[in-house]
Amino acid sequence: MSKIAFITGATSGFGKACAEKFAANGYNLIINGRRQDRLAALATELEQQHKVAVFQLPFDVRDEKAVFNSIESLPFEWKSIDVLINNAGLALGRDYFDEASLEDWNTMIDTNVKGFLYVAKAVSQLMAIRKQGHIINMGSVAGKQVYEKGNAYCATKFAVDALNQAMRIDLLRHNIKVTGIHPGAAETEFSTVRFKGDTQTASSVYQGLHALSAADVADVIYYCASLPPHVCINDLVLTCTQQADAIYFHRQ
Ligand code: NDP
Ligand code: 8X3
Repeated sequence: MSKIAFITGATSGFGKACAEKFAANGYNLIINGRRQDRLAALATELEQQHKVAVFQLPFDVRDEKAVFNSIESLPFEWKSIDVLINNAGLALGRDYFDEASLEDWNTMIDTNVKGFLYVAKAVSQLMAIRKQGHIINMGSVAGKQVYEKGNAYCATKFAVDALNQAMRIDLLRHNIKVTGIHPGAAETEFSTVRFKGDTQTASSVYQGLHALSAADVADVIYYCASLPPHVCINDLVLTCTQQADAIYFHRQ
């Protein structure tokens, strides 16, 4: 029986690259995101290319009812989730604290903290029944160190870091592994979303850098997921070689 990985935010970036990586290694997948056309295209591509089964589970992670109802309504055989990649998230804006938009803050908190919690809770309940599973939480270097104009986004990723630690403690009795992944700058749609379609500002984030790719991050996540049952990477920070932490870069 193939293993099952459930990936939130699989329509783009890290989530999509994880779907490709895990499918290439024989995992059946549950893929989530709001853009159903992208989920459908990805499912078709992975099913054809890797001969795996892909279950599309579109919902907005901010919608508490939709999260719990969707996961509850999974067919029985799809409830045996081996790996959750709790990845859906976003940054919106990069503004001084006093000038930032409340709407942006609310969306980031609702998605990166509340949505993150809903998905982790629903899936951890399924894993607890089976006394096995691995939850991989997407943090960031922004959850390890605050940078100028990062305010609420950094706070959401600090929350992910705290919840990652909390889950590892509370889920210990169910034999569930919990891993926090904290990437630095990676070229995905992240900055285009953050700067609301301003592609020039978005690309300036990666100027002079050989930044991480989504595939680099997916490779690291797959490595964490493929360790023996008794081995768990608790916390992992990765950056491109030209980035030291959330603040210091050496750009060419
Ligand atoms: P992308 O913008 O490329 O992908 C984000 C994904 O999250 C999309 O699939 C999007 O799907 C999904 N998503 C966003 N909001 C929701 C929602 N409300 N409900 C369901 N899905 C949602 O960015 P990345 O791949 O770079 O980002 C993935 C994660 O990695 C985020 O948590 C981000 O904070 C984190 N991260 C990113 C870094 C980077 O430099 N790129 C570095 C460190 C961490 P859809 O729009 O279809 O719903
Ligand atoms: C994304 C990385 O440095 O843009 O979490 O916050 S950063």
